[in-house]
Amino acid sequence: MTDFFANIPQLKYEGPETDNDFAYRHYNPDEIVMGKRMEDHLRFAVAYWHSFAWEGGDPFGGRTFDRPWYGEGMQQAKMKADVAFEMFDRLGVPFFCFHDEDVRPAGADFAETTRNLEEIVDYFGEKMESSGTKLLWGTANLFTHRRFMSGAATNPDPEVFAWSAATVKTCMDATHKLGGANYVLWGGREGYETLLNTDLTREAEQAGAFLSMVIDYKHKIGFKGQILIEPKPQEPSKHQYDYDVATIYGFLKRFGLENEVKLNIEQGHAILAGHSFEHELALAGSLGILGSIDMNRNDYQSGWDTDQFPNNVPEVALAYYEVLKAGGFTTGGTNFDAKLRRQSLDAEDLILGHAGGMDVCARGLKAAAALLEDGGLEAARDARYADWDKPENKAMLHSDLASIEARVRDQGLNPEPRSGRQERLENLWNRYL
Ligand code: XLS
Ligand code: NI
Ligand code: NI
Repeated sequence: MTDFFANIPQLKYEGPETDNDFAYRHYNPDEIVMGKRMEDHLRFAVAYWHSFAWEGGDPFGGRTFDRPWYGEGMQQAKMKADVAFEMFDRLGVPFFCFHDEDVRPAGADFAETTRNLEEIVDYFGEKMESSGTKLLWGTANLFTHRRFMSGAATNPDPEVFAWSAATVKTCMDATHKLGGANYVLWGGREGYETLLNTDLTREAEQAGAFLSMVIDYKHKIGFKGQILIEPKPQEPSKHQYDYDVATIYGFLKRFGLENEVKLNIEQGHAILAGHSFEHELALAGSLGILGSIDMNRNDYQSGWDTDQFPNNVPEVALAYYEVLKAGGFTTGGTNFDAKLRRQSLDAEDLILGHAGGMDVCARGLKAAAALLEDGGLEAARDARYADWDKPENKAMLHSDLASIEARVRDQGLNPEPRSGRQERLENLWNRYL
C-alpha cells in the first residue's frame, strides 16, 4: 500500500441528494438500465498515461505535478502501478488502458525495453488477479520518441517501420497476456507536416501493409480481442491520415480489412474533425464499425485536444443514444482519455475528476436509455421513411432511370414536401435531459 490516496475513501453510490464529495450521485453500478447493469453498459476505464505518466506540462511550461513515482527506474514504475491500482479500487472502475511507454522504463536497447515491459506486465497480472480490474485495451506509443517524428508505419525510413512493427508485436503480446478486450492503434505521427516531402501513395501502402500484419499476428497468437483504430484529424501532425470515421472506413475498404477492424472514437477528436461526437458514432454504427469510445471533451474556445473530463450531460446523452442504438458495447467501453488541468495538483483532484465524469456519463446513459425505451424518436424516424417499405418503391432501388421516368409519367407523380419536424424532435429529446 502506498499512502498517495491515504485519506480518500472508496467511492460508493449515495444518490443525488448526498453532500459527500467522495460519492457517486448517479453512477450506480448495479442499477439496471434497459435490462443490463449500468457498470456493464458503461464499462469505464482509466487512462494510465494521463493520470500517472503525464506531468502537467504545456507548450509554455514543464511539470507542475510532483509525484513520488516520477523517475526512470523499475522501482518507480512499480510504485506507479501500485498507485494506479489503488485508484482503480477507490473508484471501482472495472477497466484501465495503457501504452507501453506509460508503464515501463525505457531500456538501453529494444531487447531491454521489451524485458522491462514484460516485467511490468507480470506485475500488472498479479494486481489484476487480486483486484479484479481488467484491461480494456493496450496500445503502443509510436509518437513520443524523436525516431517517430516522420511517422511510424508511414515513415520514409524502413528501419522506423521495422522498429514500429516490432514494438506493436510486443504490445500485442502484453495485451494478449493480460486478457485485454481490445488492442488500439492511434496513428499519432501517421500523417505529414508538408506535402512537399510526402509520397501519399507509398505512405498509404505502408499503412495498409502494417495493419494487415497486425491482423495476421492477432490471429496467429489467438488474441480474441478487437483491433481498434482511433481517428484524429490533426495534432500532433498537421494532417493525420486517420482523419475521421469516414476516412478510415475508406482506408479499410481499400485494403479489404473492413471486417477485421472497428473504431475507438474520441469525443474531442470528432470535434477537431469538424463533426459532432454523435455524428461520428452514428456513422460508425451505421457502417458496423463502432467499437469503443474515448470520452473526453475539448475546450471549445481553444480549438485543441485539451482532454478534459466530460461535464456536459446533454452532449454525453446524444453520444450514448448512438451507442445504445448500435446495440451497446461488446468488447468496447468508456475510456477517460482525460487529464487534470495542470493546476489540479492533489491526489483528490485525480479521484474527483473521474468521479464527476462517471456521474455525467451515468446521467447521459440513463437519459439516452429512457428516450430509446420511449421509442418516440425511432418511431418518427421510421415514419419518415415508411413509404420506402412499399414494394413499388423498394423495387425502384433495383430499377433504372428510363423505367423510373416512365413511372413518373404514367402515375403523374408530383411529390409534395413534408416537414422534417426537427423542432418537435428536439423538444422530445429535451423531455429526457
Ligand atoms: C491522443 C489520443 C491517444 C490515444 C491512445 O490524442 O487520444 O491518447 O487514445 O494512443
Ligand atoms: Ni486524444
Ligand atoms: Ni484517445
